Amino acid sequence: MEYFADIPQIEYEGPQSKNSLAFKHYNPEEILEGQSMRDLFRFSICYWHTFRGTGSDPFGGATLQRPWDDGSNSVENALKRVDVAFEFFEKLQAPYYCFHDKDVSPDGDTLKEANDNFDRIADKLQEAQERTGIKLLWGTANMFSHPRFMHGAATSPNADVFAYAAAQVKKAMEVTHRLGGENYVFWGGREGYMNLFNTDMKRELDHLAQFMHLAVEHAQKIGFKGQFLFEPKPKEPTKHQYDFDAAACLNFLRANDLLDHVKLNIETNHATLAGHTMMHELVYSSIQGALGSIDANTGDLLLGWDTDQFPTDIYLATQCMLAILDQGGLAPGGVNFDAKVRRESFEPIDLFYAHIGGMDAFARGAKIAAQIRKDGVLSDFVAKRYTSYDEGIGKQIEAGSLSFADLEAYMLEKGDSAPNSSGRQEWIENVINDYL
Ligand code: XUL
Ligand code: CO
Repeated sequence: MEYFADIPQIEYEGPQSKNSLAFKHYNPEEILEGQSMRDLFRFSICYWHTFRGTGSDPFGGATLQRPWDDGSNSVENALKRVDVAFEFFEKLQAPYYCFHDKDVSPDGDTLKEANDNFDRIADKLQEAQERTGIKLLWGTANMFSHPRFMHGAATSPNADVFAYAAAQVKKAMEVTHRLGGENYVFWGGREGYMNLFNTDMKRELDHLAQFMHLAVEHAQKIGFKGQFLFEPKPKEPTKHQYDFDAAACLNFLRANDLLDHVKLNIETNHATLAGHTMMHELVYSSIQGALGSIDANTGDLLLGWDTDQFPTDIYLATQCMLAILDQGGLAPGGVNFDAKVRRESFEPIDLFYAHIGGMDAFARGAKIAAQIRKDGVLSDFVAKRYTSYDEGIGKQIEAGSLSFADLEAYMLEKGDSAPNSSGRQEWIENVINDYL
């Protein structure tokens, strides 16, 4: 059975093509900075938006036409969705996918029932992976939709909820391991607070740290070697999410001795909700050796919530790729489209246009970033901006060989600092535009 019978295999046709169902820039075989685009991006499709999204929003119900889906929460419907999903991944030449446990598999009235459902679906996912060669970038557990998680999961004041969450993550890690998942993601869900008057923040953060140590211990026990990833987000659904941004996550990990076990999955729309640019979050985590993977999407400046739109902005993609190329790629992470089509884009073909657009935007961004890097325009300018640290007093400062008293003596002798050079922001922005 073919579910997208009208859609051909999506191939690379080059920038001159006028075919909307073809790649104009993403050529999996093309080499950029020594690696193929396939290996550089490791594109992944998310199950939740693409196969479970309905188009509903706080003001209206489902709009999306998904003729294969009977709308029920049955195991049969979930099994059929696996076929649909893998046909979609194959047609798009996407090498990876990722899921929450509850996206792929129906919940149960008891934990046992939910686990049994998950095992049945995992059998089918495994079969589909073996048949197609498509791999699992990461798995995760949905611990925010069910009412039991109203106060959070690991940070819930209800210890039974902590226990349920532990059992759920244990199972999701085991299934991820069985399916060869290369990473395991912890997005904060409802780990945060709505009001500090009723919240013991210290106790909640301690519980979260304890939970993470249990996860590390279980990974070792089952031999799961995948990378753990925190996914920073400042708000939504809670007023203040504990994993606010890269800096807050890294502080939590460092304070709780988890830095060796967890890196970050940086998402564009989360970065902007935190008042940062995506490039800021990427560079900030990368310089600390903690940039593991990205959730590629974009927000809407005027709407201001987590709209999870497909990334089509070449400027944004160029900024992302400058940071990613700078650390040589993302493996074992990848570029996952945590993005959904608008509720007005209700036909299945819109799913293809959306992903093709995102993949092409990243491919173009990468080509531009690689050229900028090859010409050395940014690196040369930035290196020149700091030359005062390459010799003399600056070199001694960086070497750590001078005290405040030494620096005072130096400046008393000199009288005043050397003149500054221009930051040339407008010039450097013009130079980047020349590459677009
Ligand atoms: C929520 C979000 C999640 C994570 C996985 O904003 O981004 O879908 O990516 O739990
Ligand atoms: Co995400």
